[in-house]
This record gives sequence, C-alpha cells and structure tokens, in this order.
Amino acid sequence: HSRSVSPVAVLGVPFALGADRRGVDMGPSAIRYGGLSTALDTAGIEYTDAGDLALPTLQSQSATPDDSAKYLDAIAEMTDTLADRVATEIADGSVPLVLGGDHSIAMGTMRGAAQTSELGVIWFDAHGDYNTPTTSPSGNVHGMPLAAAHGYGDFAEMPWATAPSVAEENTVIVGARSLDADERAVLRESDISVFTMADIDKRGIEPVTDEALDIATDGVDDIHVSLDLDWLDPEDAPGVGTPVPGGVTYREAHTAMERVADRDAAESVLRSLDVVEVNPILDQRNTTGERAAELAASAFGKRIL
Ligand code: EXY
Ligand code: MN
Ligand code: MN
Ligand code: MN
Repeated sequence: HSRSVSPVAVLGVPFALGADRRGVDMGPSAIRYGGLSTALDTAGIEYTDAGDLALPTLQSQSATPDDSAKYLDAIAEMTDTLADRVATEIADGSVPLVLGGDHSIAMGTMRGAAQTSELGVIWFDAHGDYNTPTTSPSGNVHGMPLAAAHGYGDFAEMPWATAPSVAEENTVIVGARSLDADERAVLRESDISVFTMADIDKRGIEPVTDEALDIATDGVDDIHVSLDLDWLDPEDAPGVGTPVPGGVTYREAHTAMERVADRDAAESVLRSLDVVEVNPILDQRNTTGERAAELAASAFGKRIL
C-alpha cells in the first residue's frame, strides 16, 4: 500500500486572516482534539505531527474595511512559510496533511506541492474560491486561493501566490453551490471543471468523484486535494464561517474521501491534502472538528474492516 512508503506529515496552520474572522485559527487544535491521531492510528496510517507553524495572528494586524484583499502582506508571509514546509516534507518522502486555518492557506500548500512537477487539484467546497482582489465582494482572501494558484487576474502580478504547474485543465471543483456573479462568469469561460451540487444530486457522489479524479490526474503525476468543511451541509458541519445550505452529507463526504484513498492506493496520486475552515467557536461540541479528523483519515485509507 502506498501509505506504507509515504508517511503522512501533519502540519497545523493556525491562520484566520484570510477569513478576517477569529476562531478558524483554532481549527488545527479542534481537528486534533476531534480525534485525528486516533483516527490515523486506528487506520494503521504512519504519520508524524510536526506541530503548528508560527504565524501572524488577527490580533496583531489591522485592515481597512475597504481593502480589496485584506492582510495581503501577512498572507504572503504565511504562504512563503507554508510552501517551504510543504515542499520540504514532500522532498523527504511524506504526504503533507495541512490543517487550517482558513482556505487562504491552500495557496501555500499548492505552491509548495507544485514545486516538484505538474499537479492536479480537486477542490471540495461550497464555494469556487475564484475571486480576485478586483472581483471579491468581501476582500477576504479565503475566497481567492484557487484563482491565485492559477495566477489569474491580479494574481499574475503576485508570483508568491501562484502554483505555476497547476493547469486549469487538471483543476476540478466539486460541490459548488455559492458562486459570485463575476466568479461564475470566469469559471464558465475557463478550462476548470466544475461539478455543482446538482451534478452530485443527479449522478451520485461516487461517479462524480471518480470523474473528478480522472480529470485531475489526466497527464500529471499527482494531485492536491483541498477539503473545505463548508462543502458539507451545515447540519453535519456547523462549525464553519461561511455556511451554505444544501451541501453533501457526512456519508457522501466520506465516500468521496474513500474514492481518493482507493485511487491513491492503486496509483499513488495523493501528493498533499488540506482540511480547512473548521471554526470551533461556531461549532456544536466540536462536531466539525471530529468530522474533519475522520474525513482526513478516510482520504488516507481508513477502513472499518
Ligand atoms: N465568495 C465569497 C467571497 O469571496 O467573499 C465567499 C467566499 C468564502 C470562501 C470560503 C471558504 O470557501
Ligand atoms: Mn473554500
Ligand atoms: Mn467554502
Ligand atoms: Mn505519485
């Protein structure tokens, strides 16, 4: 099995500046407290926990309300630090499991993971995360990381934010149900594949995930998987900052992660995973932290029997 040769390296990124909202910086603690080590141990997954990155906090920063991309300097610093760590772990033969933190951290994970060779991406999210400073309605950078990776729009001028070997053709968004008008127009024009909740409703989560894996891995060595907990229905994952009704169930999310693990067991495709947007302040008794821990272990091959 591929995991026996590629141990998992757990890396916490206690970062909230991309969401401009406190609490999501406690996500790494919530996911660990939610049983991550037990879930990985039970699954027989070899791992080390490298602890949390030291990063700027929301308390130490200031933003003006009309900023088009809030805290961008601090986000650039986080992205550099995280990209270096992720690249080092991959060079050492590990698969980084990056615990967020808001979704802006994926800019760092993808930049680090894409350094070795071309990388496909699967983005499990209620949102497209394809805004730019020009199109964003909020100025919150957690709504922009996928556009940043592609160097789209304003991000063409921000090489620190990009992952040059991630192609649109190998990028797949799964479960979208909340796109801003400009974001929607850009995605429709792009070569990115978008499976909406309607596709999942009609076809089922298993065929949709399998097709997403086919597209993301087509002609490239490996993929990055980004799991935003707001992909799940807020009934199942209430501890997120931007909940959108009508999401996948916990069971469907599980199935999707198991399809990722199955493909990885067969073809060794998983280069990195991030699990983001868990906000324990908004949660109900750490339900979302527990779900995140279980889903992460499932992506690495946790099995009941
Ligand atoms: N599209 C909205 C914005 O850009 O402000 C909301 C983005 C939320 C992003 C999150 C967590 O996936
Ligand atoms: Mn997101
Ligand atoms: Mn989201
Ligand atoms: Mn591989």
